[in-house]
Amino acid sequence: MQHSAKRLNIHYKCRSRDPNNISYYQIGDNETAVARPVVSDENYLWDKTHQYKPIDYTSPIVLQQPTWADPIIPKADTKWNDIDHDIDRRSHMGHYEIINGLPRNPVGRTGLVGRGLLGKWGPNHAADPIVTRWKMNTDGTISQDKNTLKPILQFVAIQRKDTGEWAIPGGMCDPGEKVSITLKREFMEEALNSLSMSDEQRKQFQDKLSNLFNNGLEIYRGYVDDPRNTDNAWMETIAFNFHDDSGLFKSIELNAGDDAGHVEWIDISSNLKLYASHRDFIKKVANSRKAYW
Ligand code: RP5
Repeated sequence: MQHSAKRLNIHYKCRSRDPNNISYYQIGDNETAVARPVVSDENYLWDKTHQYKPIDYTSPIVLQQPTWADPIIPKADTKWNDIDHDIDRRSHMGHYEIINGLPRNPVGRTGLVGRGLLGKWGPNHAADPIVTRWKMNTDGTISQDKNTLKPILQFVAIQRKDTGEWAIPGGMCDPGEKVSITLKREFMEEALNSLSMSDEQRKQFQDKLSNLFNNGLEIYRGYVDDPRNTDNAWMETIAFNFHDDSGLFKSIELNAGDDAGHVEWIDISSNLKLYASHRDFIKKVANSRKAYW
C-alpha cells in the first residue's frame, strides 16, 4: 500500500493496470461501458516511451454540448492555465501542458483520450464537503474503538446513482462560483434534497447550516483519481471538513437528492471503500481529528 499523499498522485481508478483486471468506463445508468486499454505502472508516466494506443472516447451526452460542456474542439483562443471568462482552467497541480491543442493530464496516462463523461477539457473543478460528528453511545458518551480506545467519527455519505459507490456528497463548481458556496450547495442538494424544497425552506436550512459551514477545515486541494478521468480531462477538488460538535444534526434529517440514491451517517474506519480518492480524504480527516481509522 502506498503512502496516502503519494497515492493521490497515481492513477488507480482511472487506469487498467492489469490485463486480468480491466477497468471499464461506465456510461451513466445504462449498461454500455468502454474498456480502458492496459497502461502498466511502469508505463503510465508521460516521460516513459512505449507503444501507447489509447481509445478516443467522449460520451454522446457531452457531444450534445449541454450548457456545462466545452465545444467539441476547443476554441483557438481558449485561455488554458488561466481564468477563461467564468471558467477556471487553472490546475491545483500547477502548469499543465497543451499538446496538439489539447490539455494533457498532469498525472499521467489513462488509456483514454477525449473527455469521456467530463464536460471541460483540462481540469474539471469540484468541491467535497465532509460533514462529521462523533459517534455517540446511548448514555451520551463518545463511542470508542475497543482496541485502540480512539473516538469514532461518522461522516455524511451518499450512494452515487451513477456507479453505486458510496461517496462524499461533492459536486462540480459552477462557473464563477465560490468554493464555499459549492460546498454548501452540493451538501444541501445531495444530502438534504434541497432541490425539492421551497425557497423559504431552503433559506431556513441555509441559515441552520451557516455556522457549521463557516468553520471548515481544509483537508485537500488537488487532483482526484476519478474513474471518469482521461488523458485530456480530469477531476480536481477542494475538500473541507465541517465538524458538528453542537448536535446540530439532531434536528436535521438527511434526505438523498439529485445525484444521490441514498444518504447515511457512516462510521469512519480503514474498512471504507469509497468512490474515486474519497477514502484518502476521509483518512486525512480521521488523522487530523485524532479519531479511530
Ligand atoms: C469527484 O467527483 C469529486 O471528488 C466530487 O466528489 C465529484 C464531483 O462530480 P459529480 O458528483 O458532480 O459527478 O471526483
